[in-house]
Amino acid sequence: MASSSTDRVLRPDNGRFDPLANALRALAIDAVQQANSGHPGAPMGMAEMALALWGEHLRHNPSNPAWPDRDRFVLSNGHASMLLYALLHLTGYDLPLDELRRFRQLHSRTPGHPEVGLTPGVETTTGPLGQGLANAVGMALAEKILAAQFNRPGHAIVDHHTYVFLGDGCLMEGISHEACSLAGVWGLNKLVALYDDNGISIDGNVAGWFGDDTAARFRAYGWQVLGPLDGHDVSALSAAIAEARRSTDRPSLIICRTTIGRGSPGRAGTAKSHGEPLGAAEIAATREAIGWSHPPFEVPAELRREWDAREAGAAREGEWARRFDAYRAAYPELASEFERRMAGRLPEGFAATRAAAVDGCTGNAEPVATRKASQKVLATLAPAIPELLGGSADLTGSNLTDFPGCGALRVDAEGFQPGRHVNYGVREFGMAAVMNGLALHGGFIPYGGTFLTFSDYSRNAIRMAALMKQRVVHVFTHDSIGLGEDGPTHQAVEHAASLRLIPNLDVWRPCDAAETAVAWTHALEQRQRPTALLLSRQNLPAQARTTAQIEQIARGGYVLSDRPSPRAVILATGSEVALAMQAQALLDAEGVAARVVSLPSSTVFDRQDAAWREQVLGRGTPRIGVEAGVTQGWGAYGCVASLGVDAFGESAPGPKVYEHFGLTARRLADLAKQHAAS
Ligand SMILES: Cc1ncc(C[n+]2csc(CCOP(=O)(O)OP(=O)(O)O)c2C)c(N)n1
Repeated sequence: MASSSTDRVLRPDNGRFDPLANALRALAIDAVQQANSGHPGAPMGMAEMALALWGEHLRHNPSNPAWPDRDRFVLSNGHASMLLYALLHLTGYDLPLDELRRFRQLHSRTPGHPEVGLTPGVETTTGPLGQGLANAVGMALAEKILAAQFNRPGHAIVDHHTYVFLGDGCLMEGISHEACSLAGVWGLNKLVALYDDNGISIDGNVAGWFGDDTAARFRAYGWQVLGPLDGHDVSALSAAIAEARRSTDRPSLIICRTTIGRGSPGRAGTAKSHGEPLGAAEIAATREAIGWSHPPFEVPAELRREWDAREAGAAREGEWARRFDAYRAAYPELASEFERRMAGRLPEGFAATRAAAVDGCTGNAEPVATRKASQKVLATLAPAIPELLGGSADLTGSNLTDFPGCGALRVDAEGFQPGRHVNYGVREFGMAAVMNGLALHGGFIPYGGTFLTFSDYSRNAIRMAALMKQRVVHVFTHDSIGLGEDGPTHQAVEHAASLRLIPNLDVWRPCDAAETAVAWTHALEQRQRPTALLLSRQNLPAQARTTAQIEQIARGGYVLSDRPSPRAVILATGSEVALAMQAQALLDAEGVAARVVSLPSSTVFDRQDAAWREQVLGRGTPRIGVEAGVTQGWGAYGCVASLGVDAFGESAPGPKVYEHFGLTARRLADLAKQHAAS
């Protein structure tokens, strides 16, 4: 539990500063000092926790950070990054001392907060507190499902733990509730969380704003809680980790009472140690107090030898590789399927699956809601792509994220039932961050649904997926005022525009089933980015297209309907493409030739070459944009006018709301006429 000020006393060290822990402390202090920026307090306070875990339990191979069956380690309190960098450096990852000296400098591999893909051994990007913990839940879930799918009697090829360090901040964040509640329900017994219970956050002693009984809270989630124990007692910590590893049915939380900034005579136990360099004088005093006489960045060879985990790691991986060979001999197809999934490669027959999904959506002229089209596409894609793991934040029947035979993930009397669809409950942010963990672990392409208006709840996790280059698909249905009666709380108006602002996120707003099918397959092909699919609640008419046009959908924007020498170009997305087509017909009757451009994904369109963009948008012809949302973005496409919704919506039947906001074919045609070239 968060400690009260009375029991939070500056702990005397009893003269017991383990030199191995001190090596971490010293590197952290020195790097923060050199950078003149960073967070020394948490690394100093968690040094023994790190020693107990990395020194005695973590199964990893520094020479191969991609070993599929390695334990995963997440530093959820990412501001303690120097602790992780010191561990990676000392255990033998490709992170030389020079990189530690360049902590927080441009193009170093030691950025301010850990970034996956940049530093070998970093499993996820952390910094936004609480999300690392949720990522860890996703990783542990991935392990559990993969083990159920691939392990065979006598062949446990998926068998690793997920460890996560977290602090008070992670537990104060609401997402910790969402994710840890799920971890309890799912019985993620191989998830071990070590809580750095130091009673301090930036504003000081947390007693004034964090009085939770954390142990009771986690027991209530169905976790095993160990401690509180002395977070500086390496053997007690190690024993607790060993006990946690023996859990067969529950995740474990180990509460470690620590002193922030431990070892610094002037700063230990204070918020001042949290986020600023100690300064030369205090560093000297600290070196003295902890018995560390070595110059900055120097670690004696004998300590380096003790920390070095390369030999043990290679032996462990070698032992696993032999087991995997035996597995391959017994189950050759499963073995190569496992390798394919962990490598993130789509199945061999993906091109055919893609064609089937698109073909299935092009023959039918019936109007259909794009959320419904999405479900139809999933029914074709999912059986052929076993790594697709669906889910919804308690809106399965609305998001239509399930598919025939998917089965729900459950833990019941029979044990763990993997299933291909996860009921995340009403936890949009938790769902998004857990999906990031699933993707980061490898073996899955997670997708999850909610209403578009609630994408704000998930937003930072979507942003993190984009930053981390993870293939995660968000199915956001009920995408505009078109949803009708639920009213402005549920009618997304600014969300499409605001999602498009996130770098490296693809945003699709398809106008019919064919565009929906292409959007889905395009999303699966993006190994380095997440995708948001914005889908309608209401039916939308199917548009007629040539084969060439169907292929052009994947370019994000294309000419859907042209006229010779058009005098205006109407750009439309999603449900407003039909409106644009109606306006074009009205204009035809009035002798004004207009081109209709469908722009299902401006983010994809923006990546096309200039020639394509010009071919689609035309040159010198006035452009008018239409989308049932804020109009701000149309300037980027050189629109001279636009039709949209620059206010919150209204509660009424969808067509009435469209009329109320003037989103009609007549108004669009008039606008085009007004601006048409003469
Ligand atoms: C979501 C989020 N909000 C705010 C911050 C800024 N921040 C970084 S560390 C911190 C305090 C965290 O306290 P604690 O977890 O106890 O860390 P310690 O002081 O023990 O290092 C805050 C508010 C953040 N990184 N993420």
